[in-house]
Amino acid sequence: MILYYSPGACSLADHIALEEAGRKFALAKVDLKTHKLEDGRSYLDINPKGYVPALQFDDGQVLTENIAILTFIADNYPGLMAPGQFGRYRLLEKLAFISTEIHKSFAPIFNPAATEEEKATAAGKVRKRLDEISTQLTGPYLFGEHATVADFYLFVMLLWAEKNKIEIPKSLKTLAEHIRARPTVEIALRQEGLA
Ligand SMILES: N[C@@H](CCC(=O)N[C@@H](CS)C(=O)NCC(=O)O)C(=O)O
Repeated sequence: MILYYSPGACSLADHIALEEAGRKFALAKVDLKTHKLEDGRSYLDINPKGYVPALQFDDGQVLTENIAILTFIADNYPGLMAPGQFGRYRLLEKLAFISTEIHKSFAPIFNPAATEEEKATAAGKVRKRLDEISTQLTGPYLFGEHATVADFYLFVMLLWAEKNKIEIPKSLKTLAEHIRARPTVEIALRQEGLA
């Protein structure tokens, strides 16, 4: 299995999840500007959408989109799934919120063409969404005592928020500290050249 990633991008969530699951996988770094892999091949031949993450299986199939990849990992490593009979849907609910309401709200902040006003509006929206999800924790993590793949996705959003000086609610700061302390996270950050 190969995870296509860019350092510190949302693909870090999938990277951490694969480490946590103890899956054997290789990493392939993507230059998002040129769409080239380190060996010179075009990433567009792997994922024509051009963005990360993408997960390539040994039979050549490629799975894209954080929600799909993270759900695949949780399905195959139940320790990272939300608990309870309804857990899979609760997990999808959180992944969708993180993807469409938090992750996508960062877009103007990363867009060099966006005005300061647009960036400030986006930061305010991210802040509001973080406030909302901060009230939904049922323990140190989103689903109580155990981290799920959704916590890893949220962790990456919190790294971005911190980097962009967006205020982070206290419960989410604590969640980020718990996740940062996991040995798998240290490994993933090192492998991406971030620690
Ligand atoms: N809908 C995609 C979005 C992924 C995404 O936004 N990836 C960013 C990095 S965090 C990216 O590769 N951006 C470069 C580009 O869009 O060309 C998903 O959830 O997987």
